[in-house]
Formats: sequence, C-alpha cells, structure tokens
Amino acid sequence: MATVINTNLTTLNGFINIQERKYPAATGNLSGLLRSVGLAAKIVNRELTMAGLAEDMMGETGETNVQGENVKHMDVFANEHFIAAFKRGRRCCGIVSEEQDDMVVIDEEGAQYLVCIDPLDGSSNIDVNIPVGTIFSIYKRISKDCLVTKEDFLQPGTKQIAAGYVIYSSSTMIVYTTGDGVNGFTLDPAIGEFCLSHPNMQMPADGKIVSCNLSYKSEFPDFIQRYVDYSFEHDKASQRPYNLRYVGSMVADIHRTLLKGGIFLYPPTTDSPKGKLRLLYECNPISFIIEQAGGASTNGKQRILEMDPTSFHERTPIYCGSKNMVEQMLMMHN
Ligand code: AHM
Ligand code: MG
Repeated sequence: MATVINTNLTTLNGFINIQERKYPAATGNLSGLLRSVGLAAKIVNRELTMAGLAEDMMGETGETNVQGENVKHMDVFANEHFIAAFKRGRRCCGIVSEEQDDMVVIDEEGAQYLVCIDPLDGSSNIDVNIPVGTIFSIYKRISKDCLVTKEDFLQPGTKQIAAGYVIYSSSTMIVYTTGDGVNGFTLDPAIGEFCLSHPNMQMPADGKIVSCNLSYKSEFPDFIQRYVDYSFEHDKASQRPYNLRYVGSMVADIHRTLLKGGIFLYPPTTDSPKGKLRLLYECNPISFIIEQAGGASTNGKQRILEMDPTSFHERTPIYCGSKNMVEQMLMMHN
C-alpha cells in the first residue's frame, strides 16, 4: 500500500500571510509584529530547554521587580529578547512589560502598534521544569503625538487588535487571536517552525475541572467559597465533584481550560485584595482568547474586557473558562 504523505503544512508565517490577504487595506504591520512574537518565542524556548544545563539561567537575579517579586534570570532573558524583537521588527511604538516599571517608548516613525507583555509567566516554575508561558496583547495607538503616551496603553481590552500566549511545555505552542477565532501552532523543533495544529479552537461550554489556589480558600469572597464548596460536593446527577487541577502557571492552567473545559479562578486574597493577576498583560489577553473560543471571563462584576485600566500594572480578580461554569459561579453571587 502506498504511504500517504501529508504535505498540507501551514506555518505560522504562512498563516499570517493568508490572514493578511483577507484584508486588502492591511499594511503588513500587524503581520510583522506577530512574526516578531514567533521569533522571540523560539529564542526563549531554546534557552528554556537548556535552562537546567546552563547554571546561570536558573534561579533568581537577587533583584525584585516593580511588583516586589523576585526576578529570575529567565524573566530578564525573555524580557530582553521580546523587547529586542519588537524593536528590530520596527512595527512597535511602545511596550508595557511586567518586568519594567514604566513603559518602553520606541521612537519608530509610522509605527502604530503597542504591546503589553508578560514575557515569562509562571517563572517560579522554571527551576522545577514545569510549563511556563508568555502572554501578549496588541493595541493600536490612539494618540496623535509623535511618541506613544500612557493613555495609549490604558485602553479597555475590547480594543485589543490581537492577543495570545506561548506555552513552553512538552511541546511549545503559540495560541493567538486577531478577533476572528483562535488558532494554535505547535513548534516543530526539527524545522524550527510553528505549524498550525489547532485551527479554530473552540472550548467546551461545560467542564469538570476547577483551577484555583485552594490554600487561600478562607480568604476568598463568600460567593467563591460557596462555588468551591459546590464544585467539590458529591452529586452523581451533575457529575460532581469536579476535579481540581492547578499548575500555578496561568498559561498552563488556561491552555488546559481551553482544550478540556473548566473554570480558572484567581479571586482577591488578604495579601492581594485586588487579585494577583495583572489586567493589561495577563487578564485582558487571556480573556480575549477565552471569549473568542466561546468561553466567558469576568471579574465578578463585569466582563474583564470592559474594565477601564487606570495604571500599567493594575491587578484584577479573574474568573474565566467554560461559559456554563462561569454562569453557574456568578449565580452564587446572588
Ligand atoms: P508571574 O507572572 O510573576 O509568574 O505570576 C503570575 C502567576 C500566574 O502564572 C499564576 O496563575 C499565579 O501567579 C500563581 O499564583 P499563586 O502561587 O498565588 O497561586
Ligand atoms: Mg504572569
């Protein structure tokens, strides 16, 4: 019998080109920016796979970032390479990064796009070989000045032009949206290309997995405590108890939620009264992806995407995932 050879390979760059051709007015600038994400992701991936061998890539730098968190060597590496890729690509006029107190202003004539990024999400997991990620969000500038302004970055998530994440795990993937569905690309390390492996991702409307750091349960708002209790009650008819799964890298927990269904919760706690996760470069891009895949994302009072940001590093509670689970959780509010 003749061997069937699959030659139907769509690379990330090829896919970006196809998408661009759908919009005759496209300038190619967004495409260029997305290609920069792909390149930096490959560089970070290469370094991460070697992190256990290169001693200077493990552990902390001894410094703390603007949020008072210990900075890891890989945080610095990822931050520098993503920023360098955006600068080299010449399509980006500014960046807000988890690793930098203030915005990075790029004096690039004609550049209209700005990026909010968590270069290495879940970095406390690197030293123990657990999946980590990169989360990014792309906006178009609204100011007309010569250089990008603070207000350009403080647009609500509904104004995102594109958003996505990279998951560095048993395989490395980029999952992104430009508001026209969600597509996932798996890195084939042999050819060095991200290849379309998960076209038009849609998440299940129901799920049986709850993802949260239960060690803070007594500090959660009452309605979340009620929802957690409900989730782990025994009731055959509604297939409870649900399963508890928590990696502690948002990207990994969200990726599983997207593929298998479920709900991810990061409520306010005593130490983080506004929640721990950051609106601009964690919650907004993830919420854009989740909604585009048919799920829901809320801070308990409103859609995350409709929040009006007031500062670069502001935090918010987030509850997101399968639509019916999020609805059920919100019912506990009343
Ligand atoms: P980081 O961006 O500094 O790595 O922190 C964000 C991470 C998320 O990936 C994860 O969901 C959360 O912090 C875990 O926090 P906790 O250990 O409090 O559960
Ligand atoms: Mg993070």
